[in-house]
Amino acid sequence: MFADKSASIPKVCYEIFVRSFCDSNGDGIGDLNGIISKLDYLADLGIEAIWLTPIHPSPSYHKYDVIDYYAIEPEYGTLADFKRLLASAHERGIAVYLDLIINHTSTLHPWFKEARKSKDSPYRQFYWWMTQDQIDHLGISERETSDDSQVVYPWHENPGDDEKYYGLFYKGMPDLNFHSEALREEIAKIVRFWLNDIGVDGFRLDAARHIYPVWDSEDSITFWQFFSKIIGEAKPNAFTVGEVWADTEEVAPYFRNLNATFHFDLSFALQRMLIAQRDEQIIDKLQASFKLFQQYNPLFVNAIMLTNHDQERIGSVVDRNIKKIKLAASILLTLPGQPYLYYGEEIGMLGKKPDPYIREPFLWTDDPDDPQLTSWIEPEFTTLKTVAPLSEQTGDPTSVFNHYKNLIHLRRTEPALHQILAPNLQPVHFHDEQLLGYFRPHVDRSLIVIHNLGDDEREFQLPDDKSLFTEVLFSTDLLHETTLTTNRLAPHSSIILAPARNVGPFDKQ
Ligand SMILES: [Ca+2]
Ligand SMILES: [Ca+2]
Repeated sequence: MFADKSASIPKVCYEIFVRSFCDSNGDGIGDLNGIISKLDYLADLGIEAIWLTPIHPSPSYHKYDVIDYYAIEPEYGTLADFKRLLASAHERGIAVYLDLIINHTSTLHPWFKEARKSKDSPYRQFYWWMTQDQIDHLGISERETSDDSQVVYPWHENPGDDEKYYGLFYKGMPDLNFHSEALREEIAKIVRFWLNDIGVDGFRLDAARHIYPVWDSEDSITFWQFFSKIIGEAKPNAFTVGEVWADTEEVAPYFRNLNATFHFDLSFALQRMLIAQRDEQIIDKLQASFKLFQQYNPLFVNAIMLTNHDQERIGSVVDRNIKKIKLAASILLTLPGQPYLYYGEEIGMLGKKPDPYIREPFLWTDDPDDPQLTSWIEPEFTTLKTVAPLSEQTGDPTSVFNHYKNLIHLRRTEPALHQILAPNLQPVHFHDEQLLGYFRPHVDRSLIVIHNLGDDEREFQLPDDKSLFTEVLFSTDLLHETTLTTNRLAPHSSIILAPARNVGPFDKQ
């Protein structure tokens, strides 16, 4: 059912909120040429795939309401710029995933502009229309809010029309209706255009669980079967990662037709754990998730993240505590799966809602007039007063940036750490909920990872069968350098242990 992509699955990915990343032409708005100028930076950091938030023409700053699926937002550049970005990324071994938003369009998309004019328009069927009577009859004038939408009244007036249209996220974003075969063919064309004519490597699929509304008999899971068939015919090794913002149980069936889905439950568990400074059996829960995902797709890719563009930044979640910012990275980058860093996380950027303030300008240098610095928004949280810019962090071996970089490179070079398919993970219990321990088995070299989640020192005792794990591969505790000499672990510290060399059966005296 799935092409074997194991050799080509990127190990560490990076989400770029395009508007805020890097400006190339002095208008204060991040753009594609700005991203091109930072590909060396991303390659050096160890990134193997980038997910760009939407780059199509759109009336909003975030661009999740598309007007034209075949074009590039003029603020961001041109199709020629995008082709150069793609070629430059590929030269550096970086895959490019587009954000594909097909749950809805903008009200300014030509399909909707036609659809709203007349019931006889061929585009009318591309959207959901009902009279108030029909809506009332079905009892669907209100909806229960979900993690990704607080909208209670999803039916919107079309002036001069006795029918209303359905827009789950907001009235400017009418939902598409995939009962329409003509719409399905349009979507297939769009997918083929980007995969075959342009050459992108895959898609991040927005709002994947909302394709069909809750009252409809069709389910959204089945829709992705249709979608994966298009992908399979157009470019079998293209990668798909779905945004199914729901509990693990609801996410699992989506693996039937998608390579990867984001693990929101893990993201929130990690955040709670960092705040409470206590493990919540996270490794056991992950094992249970893997078992579930496997039932739907033995080659499932668990896409993991601390936070994304819809969540408060991890730096703010942990109250700007640098040690905890590093601890968060140490956990994320030693768990199995495919991690997605949210741009700026690697320099400890901050951000709290509302949304624009979790999407603030990347701080490249200490120059407030740095031409690369985007300025479309006045930042509230990430400023030169609160966050050290990248230029200050690169030469500092103790910086958040170098912490990320070291861990990413370790993840890429240690086979035990970058296992994506058939993730291999076991808990190591220390009978102290302030300690989080896990075992990453691998035929070449297995590893033990231990984190002290709390703010006082803790002692740990390796289980008897792991007593030879005394080589220190990585440590944020200065007590431990190359060999484990004590069983103590400093507050908010992490340590990665490998079996000591030269203690094989033939070396023993
Ligand atoms: Ca610009
Ligand atoms: Ca929908």
